[in-house]
Amino acid sequence: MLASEFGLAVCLNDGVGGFRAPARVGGSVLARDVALVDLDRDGALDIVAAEALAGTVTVYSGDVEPSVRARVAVSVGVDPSGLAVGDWDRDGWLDVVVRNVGDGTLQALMNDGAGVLLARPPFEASDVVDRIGVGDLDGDGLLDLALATGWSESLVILSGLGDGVFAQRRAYGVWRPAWNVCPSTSTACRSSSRWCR
Ligand SMILES: [Ca+2]
Ligand SMILES: [Ca+2]
Repeated sequence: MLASEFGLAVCLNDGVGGFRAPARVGGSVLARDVALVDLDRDGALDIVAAEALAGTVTVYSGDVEPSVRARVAVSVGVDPSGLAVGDWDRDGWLDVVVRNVGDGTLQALMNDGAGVLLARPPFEASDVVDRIGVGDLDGDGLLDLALATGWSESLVILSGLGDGVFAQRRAYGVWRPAWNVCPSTSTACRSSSRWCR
């Protein structure tokens, strides 16, 4: 999966370790982050993109050629630039959180049980958020968020309350700018960092 200023493209494995030519995802535009997740549980991965300039989180779905996938765009905050995936309300359907860099907010998008994302109101993220880690950090069964805040040099924890609501902010100073965070119970971390534990 490629995300570029020209949009999204899928590179299929040719079965022998190589890749076929990139296939453009129809209708896609500049995306700063992308996640592959089966939102509608049909067995085929859906493409979820944070399309920054468009101000949308867009889902490209369907087990078909990338160019003809169904496209559903959800308006979010300003300059959506990062995604995290988890089942925030424990209904068995995966949901999304997007970080809107342009207005300093986070925003949950809840799966309606048919693969359609419904945006909840944005809430302030306090500091600039560079990466969102996901895990149940307090053991209450609800997924929480761990935010790496870059030059703010802090690790911010937001406890999940279910239904896409996150509260009880706790901040911990770190000794260097933190660009990424990977809770050890999470499989959501998609890039390496020497600061991850
Ligand atoms: Ca859910
Ligand atoms: Ca929790």
